[in-house]
Amino acid sequence: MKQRIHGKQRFVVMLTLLLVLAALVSACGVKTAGSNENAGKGAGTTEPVIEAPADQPTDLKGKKIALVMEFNSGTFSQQYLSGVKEEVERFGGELTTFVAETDKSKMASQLEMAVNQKFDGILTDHGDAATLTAGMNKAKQANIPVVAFDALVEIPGITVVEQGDQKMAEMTLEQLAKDAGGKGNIVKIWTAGFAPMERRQVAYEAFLKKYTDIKEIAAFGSVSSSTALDTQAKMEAILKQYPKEGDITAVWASYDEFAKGAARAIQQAGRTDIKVYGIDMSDEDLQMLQDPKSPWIASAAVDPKDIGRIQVRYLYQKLHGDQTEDKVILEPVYVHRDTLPTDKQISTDELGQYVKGWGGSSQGEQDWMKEYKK
Ligand code: SR1
Repeated sequence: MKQRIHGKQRFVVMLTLLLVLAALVSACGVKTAGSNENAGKGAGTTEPVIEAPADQPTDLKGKKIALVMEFNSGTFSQQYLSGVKEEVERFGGELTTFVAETDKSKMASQLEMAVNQKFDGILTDHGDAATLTAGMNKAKQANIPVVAFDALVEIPGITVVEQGDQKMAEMTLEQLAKDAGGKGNIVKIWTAGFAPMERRQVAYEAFLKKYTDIKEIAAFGSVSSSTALDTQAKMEAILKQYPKEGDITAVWASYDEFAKGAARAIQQAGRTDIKVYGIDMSDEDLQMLQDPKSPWIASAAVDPKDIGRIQVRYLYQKLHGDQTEDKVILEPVYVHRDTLPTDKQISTDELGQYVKGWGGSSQGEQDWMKEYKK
């Protein structure tokens, strides 16, 4: 016997079906962007990605992570790299590093290579828009998350981490001006073509406008695989050009490899009248800062290991399917010799005991990351 479903009953059945369907969809957490679950299935896929809800962390262990570096020379880069390694290890990932040895076109090819090799996530270190944009867009199409450090790129969905570069330059330049009594002749060591340098330059220009009695008498700087040595040689030449005490009041070095080279040249020439103000802090830098014979007396910096760790956290946020901001700025601290111990040599791992705000940053940390022990 056929039974007829009347209008009211039909409405109840339809409503029930709709509610069941809605519950199923929300439990699966359908997503189409920011995750890499589809990597390897071809570029530009629009297939929805099914993943665990945000309060139940997906097991992220075993992810293959690529780090593409424009250069890895110098102690800042080495300590940054050890921060990256440490954090990738924490999440149980496998890190492969590509180093372009300051060759921007090599860096562009390495980034494309990392995309073609279907890494689960990509980190970049330095590079510029011309070098990185094509590869980053390709990664985006392939649903491979990317987090950059120190690059002037603005691509929606790509997170870029930077230090408070302008602030670091201001902190050290203000100290220089104070120590010099607002007047004197300075040497600037800086180079164009790197995102952090361009930001530091903004502060430098403002500084020269503010302190009209401070004159730049020489400027140079270039980055290579032997930056500190090259800087030392150039600084030696400048010291010969300005041989008298008082000819040079101070040196502003916008990168620690520059500061090391300048400080060694000044110290070896026995010029005790010239002070060096730098940017960055590594174990080797700290040793020089603590040495009372070294002319390098102050620096502004973010812990390079923290930078690496934080960058990795943002990449894992993306792999987890979290919403991430496109720009992350890291707060620098100011380190002056006067705040450091005089009776023992310390490492950057101990610097936090003397300089508030140094190291151990929890930026980028999420509740769900607690299950991955530090
Ligand atoms: C050549 S760029 C060197 C700088 O990159 C990082 O931002 C470090 O702070 C270093 O000073």
